[in-house]
Amino acid sequence: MDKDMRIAKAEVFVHSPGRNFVTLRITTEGGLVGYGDATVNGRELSVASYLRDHLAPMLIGRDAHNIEDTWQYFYRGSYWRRGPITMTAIAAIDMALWDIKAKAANMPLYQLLGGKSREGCLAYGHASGREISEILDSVREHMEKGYRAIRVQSAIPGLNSVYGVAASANAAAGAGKGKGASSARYDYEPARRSAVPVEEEWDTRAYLNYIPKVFEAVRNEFGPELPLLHDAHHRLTPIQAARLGKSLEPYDLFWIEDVTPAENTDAFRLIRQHTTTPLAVGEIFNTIFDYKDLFEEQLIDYVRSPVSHGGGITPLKKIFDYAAVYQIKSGVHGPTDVSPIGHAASLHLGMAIHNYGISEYMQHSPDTNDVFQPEYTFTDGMIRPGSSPGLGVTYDDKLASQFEYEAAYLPVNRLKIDGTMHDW
Ligand code: GCO
Ligand code: MG
Repeated sequence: MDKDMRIAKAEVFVHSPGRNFVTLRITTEGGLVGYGDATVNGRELSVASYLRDHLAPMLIGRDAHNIEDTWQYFYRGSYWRRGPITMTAIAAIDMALWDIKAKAANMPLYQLLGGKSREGCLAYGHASGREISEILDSVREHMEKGYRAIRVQSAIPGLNSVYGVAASANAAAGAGKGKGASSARYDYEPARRSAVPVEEEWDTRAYLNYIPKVFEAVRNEFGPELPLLHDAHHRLTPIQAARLGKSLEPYDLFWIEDVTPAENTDAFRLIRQHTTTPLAVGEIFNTIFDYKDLFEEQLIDYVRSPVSHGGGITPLKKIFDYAAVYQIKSGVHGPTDVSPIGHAASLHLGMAIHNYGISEYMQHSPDTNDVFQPEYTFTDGMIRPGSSPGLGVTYDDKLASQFEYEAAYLPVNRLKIDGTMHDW
């Protein structure tokens, strides 16, 4: 083993510059430093402990070059394989090791993954509004910012707050600097800072009746060319999902996402029989096995796993290659709860694979960007990596330590009619 590549330190940071992030920093004896994103929104401390208490001690002394072996060591070697906490912890290690290897090779990471397959990675932003006129304004603002593909989410008449609708007018800009600006910064999801999740309400019937009207208005205003996307956030039964897909066919969506909970992948067989609207799934998947049946029966069109929740660059490359056999493309999850390190990792992989589709790109707050200093840029609707070796992201731990972790949870959802818990 090259002594310089021996892992000397593995540190875990949990801070909240703009929102909570868990960050892994691995340092080799030769002084190379690699970063990994270990953030699971609302469950941050469990990944931090998994890494700090269990995996970090086993990393010391290992050869940072042996990425595949290290991945298998933690995946097979834990016995308790799979699951979001385990896989995000392993993903952070994998990202950090690829970052180190690319720095050792003195190349931006995409070079090691096969080099550039494209000039940049097409990205979509999130337009939303409480009324149709607000949605149209929001789409227009996104186009002005350069987006060439836009996800559209809408409030539903009669429901107090709905997933994907910006909580405040300045949310879209990721506004807010320093402490106290948190409500605006927790934009769309909204992972509000509170000891318990806030409760939202839901009515599937109202949603299914209203959403086609939203897309009709957007198409009437912006014409047929603009790629439009929509996230149903796991709220529908298979037959309701089929109806949504069918009712949106006249508006030619790029995709609908998470139309039904995907634990039972058979559901997609039914949906597929009824609609040609493309389907995207996988932001809460974490292994290749979650995708196996969906791929082999060609039941979906886009893979949503980001590097951070999909177990790392090493397994996600395999997932994308497997998807390519079935002409399925990438459509990676890129919300603000994926840190700039996670975004950068997905971006380098997206630059290299042939079956790239699109990426979600929610822009981080200024506080987040100050701490991570991402080198990637967003111009002309595309994210592009920089040219420095590795992932092109860093972590200013001194600055980060000014932003203390505070518990923040995603909302929960109850049916409006009787308060039954529903998928959020
Ligand atoms: C998306 C997602 C997010 C998630 C969030 C959970 O498509 O961007 O659905 O909004 O809800 O990332 O932490
Ligand atoms: Mg989603």
